[in-house]
Amino acid sequence: MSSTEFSAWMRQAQQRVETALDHALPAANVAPARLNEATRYATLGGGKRVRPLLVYAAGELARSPAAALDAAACAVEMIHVYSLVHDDLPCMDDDVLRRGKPTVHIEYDEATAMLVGDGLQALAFQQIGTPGLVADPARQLRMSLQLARAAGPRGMVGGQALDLAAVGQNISLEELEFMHVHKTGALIRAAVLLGALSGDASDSELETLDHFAKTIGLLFQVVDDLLDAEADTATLGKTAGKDAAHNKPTYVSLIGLADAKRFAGELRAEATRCLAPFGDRAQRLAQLTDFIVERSF
Ligand code: GRG
Repeated sequence: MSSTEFSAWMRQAQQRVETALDHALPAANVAPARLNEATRYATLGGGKRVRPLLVYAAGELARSPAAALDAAACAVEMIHVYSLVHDDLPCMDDDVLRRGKPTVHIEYDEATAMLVGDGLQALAFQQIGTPGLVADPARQLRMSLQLARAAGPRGMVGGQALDLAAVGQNISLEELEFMHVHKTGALIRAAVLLGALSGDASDSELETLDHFAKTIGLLFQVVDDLLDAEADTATLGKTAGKDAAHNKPTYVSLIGLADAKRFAGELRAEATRCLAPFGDRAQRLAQLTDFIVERSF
């Protein structure tokens, strides 16, 4: 399959989640209008939508119903956007630029940014909590549990706490990996599993997909570290070079550019190996793995 065909699929899926998010978010002209406007400002019209794309790709593999995939795609993106809005706050990463525009607390104010994140987290669970979304209620419950675990202290929030504690510290490669598997990897893992759980993937297929998802979650972060070190702010749409400026341990600072690139290559090969048993059904997941490595922002 050509890269032009994949680009067309990706654009269509990005448009699909944009429309689903537009419908799922409260309108900007209903009360509380400022909060609703800020939530739409944070969520709509930006980002690569990597997590929703993973939901759709895993859903294609598992023959999942369209409505369940849209709900799961919105849910993971809502959690992701909430994390970005809170991460940019002065009490965390203190950033002014996100997705090429002023961060929410700059465009609005800090209290609004807090509430935007809180609201998005609740809305995410509302998306996948709709009764009858998936034929088997037990599977639907597993989707909620998976997302809750990925977002919470055993997942993204725990990883963020480790990230904050690591600033200016000498941490080992194992500690760095543990932090990233939680901070970035957990939600990527949830995206793949929610897509597969909303369809007919068997438990052994879910296990293989879980290993794949853990691998690309780490791969995503290694590439993020490389981009932070090598790309410019205009291309990234967020402040470049921040990791070094903030004295944050990264794959680049711990093992250097060349070894970080080598590690990314190993993870890519491992991810590809995981998909082999699925044959053509995993084509989109394979293409997304390539996209994660080859992206420029
Ligand atoms: C504040 C609870 C809380 C968690 C924050 C994920 C996270 C934890 C913070 C995001 C900050 C960051 C730079 C994380 C590193 C990798 C990452 C998740 C980058 C942003 O994701 P992309 O590249 O962004 O998918 P887009 O804008 O394309 O969606």
